[in-house]
Amino acid sequence: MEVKTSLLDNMIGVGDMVLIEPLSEDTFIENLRKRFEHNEIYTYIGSVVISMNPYKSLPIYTAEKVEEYRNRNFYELSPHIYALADEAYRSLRDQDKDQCILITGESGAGKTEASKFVMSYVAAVCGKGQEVNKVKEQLLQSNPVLEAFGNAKTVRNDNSSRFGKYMDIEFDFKGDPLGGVISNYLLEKSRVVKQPRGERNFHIFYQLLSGASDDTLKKLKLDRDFSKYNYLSLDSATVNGLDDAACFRTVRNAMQIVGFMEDEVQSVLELVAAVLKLGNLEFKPESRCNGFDESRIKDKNGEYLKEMCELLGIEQSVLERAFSFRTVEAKMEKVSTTLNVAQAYYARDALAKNLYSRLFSWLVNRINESIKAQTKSRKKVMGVLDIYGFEIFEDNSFEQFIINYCNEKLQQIFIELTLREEQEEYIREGIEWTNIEYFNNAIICDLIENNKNGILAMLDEECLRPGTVTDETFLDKLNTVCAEHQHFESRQSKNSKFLTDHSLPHNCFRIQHYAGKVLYRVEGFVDKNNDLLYRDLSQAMYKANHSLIKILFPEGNPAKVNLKRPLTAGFQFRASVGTLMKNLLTKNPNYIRCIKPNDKKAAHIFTDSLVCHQVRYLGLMENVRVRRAGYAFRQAYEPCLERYKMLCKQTWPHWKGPAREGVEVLLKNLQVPAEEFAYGRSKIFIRNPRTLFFLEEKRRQCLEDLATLIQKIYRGWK
Ligand code: AOV
Ligand code: MG
Repeated sequence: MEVKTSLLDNMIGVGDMVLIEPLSEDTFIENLRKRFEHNEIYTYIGSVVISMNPYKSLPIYTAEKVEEYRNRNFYELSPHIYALADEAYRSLRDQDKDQCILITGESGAGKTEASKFVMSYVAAVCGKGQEVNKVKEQLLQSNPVLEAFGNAKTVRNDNSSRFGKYMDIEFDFKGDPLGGVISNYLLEKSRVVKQPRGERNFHIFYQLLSGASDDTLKKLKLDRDFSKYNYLSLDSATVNGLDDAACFRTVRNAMQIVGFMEDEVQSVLELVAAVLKLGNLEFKPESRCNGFDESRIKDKNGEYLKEMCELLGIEQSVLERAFSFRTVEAKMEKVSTTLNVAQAYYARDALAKNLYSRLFSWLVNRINESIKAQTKSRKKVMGVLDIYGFEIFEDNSFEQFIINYCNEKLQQIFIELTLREEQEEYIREGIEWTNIEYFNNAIICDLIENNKNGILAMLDEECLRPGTVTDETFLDKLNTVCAEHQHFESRQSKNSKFLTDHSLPHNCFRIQHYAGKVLYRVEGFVDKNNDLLYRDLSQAMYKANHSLIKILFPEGNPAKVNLKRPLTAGFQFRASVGTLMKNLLTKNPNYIRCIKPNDKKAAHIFTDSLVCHQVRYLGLMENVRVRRAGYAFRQAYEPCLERYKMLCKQTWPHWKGPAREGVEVLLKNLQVPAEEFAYGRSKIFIRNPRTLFFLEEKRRQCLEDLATLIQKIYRGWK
């Protein structure tokens, strides 16, 4: 069989890993490297797209490229993320199947960029017209707004997503976009008040100070100088290649396109400014006659307090009091206790974190308000998931624990749908099959999320327990429960993923995640999970004469005092991830597996060991093996016959019998070896992609001959 296809060009490596001969980890990685060196950053494993971060801009996302990939089949052109986007969009439009695009990979691997390429491709190929264009523009411009408020520079990535994002793009029956809905998952709000060394706060703070006009800054009573603000770390205030001022203009423009009113933008910026001022409040102890110290705002900070209160329309004395006292309500009785200096700092930071994260959620809701579909009729949906990638830092806390848990869940979906589902399909279709072994991370998910003795449940139990609760008591509980189980259960149990050894520092626990071992420091777990804000502060915010801040703190309404404890952060996250997973499982998944070539954020460097590690934990070798051991392509009999029936006299132009028999006749007629096929109950299975290329090539020739013939006839007529 003579086959011509860009997927088999050996100079630049093989486009589909299924075709590698011989297959080993070495040849797999060598292939990635060869392609990377030729700027071929995309490679397939069947319909899964592997994407290598090039760390430089490549001319492969042009309007011409979009046209090239439009309405073409996966295997016709060289691998590209556009091919996946096109396939997903066409299945949605023509076969009425809701789609989801799942993008995974560690921090800095290129997920967010990939999600934007998918969105812009879909926007370019779907629908036209003034109304439709407005919808598309708004959907696309929601990105810069959310990135400004939800992304930050970390040591792994200069534009790291610090929140999880899932966006449903909705279409009508013709495939024209109607609107969208964004869900956000737990913003890493601790960053507002403190950033690890070498990292920054959220982009918007720097953008505002660098890019706003003098007039705006004056209105907000802000100084351009970052160093004036405690909450902005200094060692990495500017990022190479990042123009904060220009970004600010982009964000302002994007907010306008998305539909923010001028006064809304102003309110948002006032809140951002208020957070900066809040961070500058400092406290000193004042001795009381009862022997206790009571916290007072330092005199030199009076100005910040005043400005902040002016910005937010808060009475200064109310806020001042809220930093010195807290009211505890029990059994219809109100008791006022004093705050010491440490508690006042705690209250200040809790307020800043809550203010910012609630502002972020408000932004998401506000954007949703603008982009929501204006119709109630049935919609087709394409979901795009872009979350924070797996993180292993030197110091890992509650945030990393939550982020990594989310990544475990996504890996679980990949395993369930790609490895397990694939094997089960053979059984369903009645095709002979030998199972391939793979690592299933369900046990790690269970270790974290089990309702009874999962880590999150134990943390909740500890947070709600009366008596003195500290991070240490939580760790003790964890160690005792997990060690007990380990004693009784086999090594394969989930607890074997909870690693106990004597080298562990006393305030840490370690988990064997699918992507590696991570050491978590428990300090702050209880607090971050509780996420408490003193009621006096929420009441002070509610009293503000500022429309936005008022709605951010509804619990501050004294008429609606609720003595029930709010849900913990861990509980809410687990519930929302659970809902997300259920939603994803109802859709047809499309995978983009992002890989990072080096640790230096540098172009041209390909570090074998790093790539190898990612290939291993992403389960890519198993993915290829399952594909190869089985059949690389499959298609229901009807569309298969429809596409290739022109290649055989007996099936062209019409085949009267059942489609399955038509396909049999067709393949016999083309003399394709019998071992290349298996006839399933509803689908034909093709073992080697080369066979498919062969069919495609024949079809192309046939169409060409036909075109020449028509031209001849036409000329003859003339
Ligand atoms: P992430 O989303 O996977 O990390 P990003 O998508 O933010 O990673 O990519 C990190 C950086 O790599 C980007 O800012 C670009 O500079 C570069 N990059 C990624 N993909 C491409 C591409 N296709 N072409 C050119 N440059 C690219 V995280 O959000 O940290 O998990 O949490
Ligand atoms: Mg990202």
